[in-house]
Amino acid sequence: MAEQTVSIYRSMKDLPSTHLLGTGTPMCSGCGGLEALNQLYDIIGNKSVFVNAAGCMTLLSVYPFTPFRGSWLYTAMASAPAGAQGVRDALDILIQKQRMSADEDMQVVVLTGDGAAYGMGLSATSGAMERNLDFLYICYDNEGYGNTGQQFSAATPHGAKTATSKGPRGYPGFKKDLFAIWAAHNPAYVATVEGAEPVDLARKIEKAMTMKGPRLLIALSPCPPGWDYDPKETVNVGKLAVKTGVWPLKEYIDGRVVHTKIPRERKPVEEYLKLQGRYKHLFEPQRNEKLINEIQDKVDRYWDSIDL
Ligand SMILES: Cc1ncc(C[n+]2csc(CCOP(=O)(O)OP(=O)(O)O)c2C)c(N)n1
Ligand code: SF4
Repeated sequence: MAEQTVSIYRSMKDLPSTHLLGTGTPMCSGCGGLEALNQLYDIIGNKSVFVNAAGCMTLLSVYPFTPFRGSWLYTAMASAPAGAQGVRDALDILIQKQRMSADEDMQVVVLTGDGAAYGMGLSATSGAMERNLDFLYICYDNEGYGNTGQQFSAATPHGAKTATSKGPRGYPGFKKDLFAIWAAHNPAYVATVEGAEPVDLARKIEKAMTMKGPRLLIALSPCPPGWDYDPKETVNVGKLAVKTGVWPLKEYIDGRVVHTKIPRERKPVEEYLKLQGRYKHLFEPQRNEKLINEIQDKVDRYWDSIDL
């Protein structure tokens, strides 16, 4: 049973006011992934080793520089959890041989996009959970293969246009439920977060940092070029994902799923969709009522099915 602790983050004024991550990164302006990472890193702290699979965030590190205070390891797309196992083992051996004190131990953090987390790296992730690896997995979910031009991934939502789903109905598949896949492995912790909900995000990473074992935070990450909207709208898009119920904020702990922010009066999904060019074909040249209703129904069914 995880210990119940009181969060030090009760409101915005309790959040860190200075940031650890270096500035001037080559991420796109308005990058929702960077927005989430910036906040998460403040609480993870500098005693951490980041293991990063190929993706947009790889561009944060241009050898020999990174905006991180600690170490950084780059892996192939499918292998970040295997890389994390190697780093964790090395730290444990150094501590065991007294070449490093337990106080100097570091948090091993996997950082990948959804292409790796929901798809290519899922087998290595499942194996790491089976071995009860002590690691924190951060997935910035921009719902496509962003770094290579937003091809669809296993996280792409139904109806969205991508570089490889350009037809009148957009992507015909459905977003995979990574939260449920992780929870089925019975890990220490799983949570969804959103950069535009900083207090909820801070509380979850604070909680995850008190635990050992496999822990995942999935950050829905609005992506201006991939989702086709003005970069200044990133916070608005993120907030609407929560207010429309498209992105439920929740956590899995001790075998239970708890919703941490419930949109009591959910806004119509249309308000979220309309802000993004990847859904433009739903509204122009004429309204695709059927597809808009399909998307709304799926969200409604989700909220109707859970015991709040
Ligand atoms: C096995 C393999 N296939 C393809 C690539 C090319 N590649 C590099 S980054 C990337 C996109 C990764 O997508 P995601 O994990 O969602 O991260 P994002 O780019 O969105 O940050 C791809 C396909 C690769 N590096 N390795
Ligand atoms: S493509 Fe999207 S996820 Fe990648 S850096 Fe740009 S805004 Fe961020």
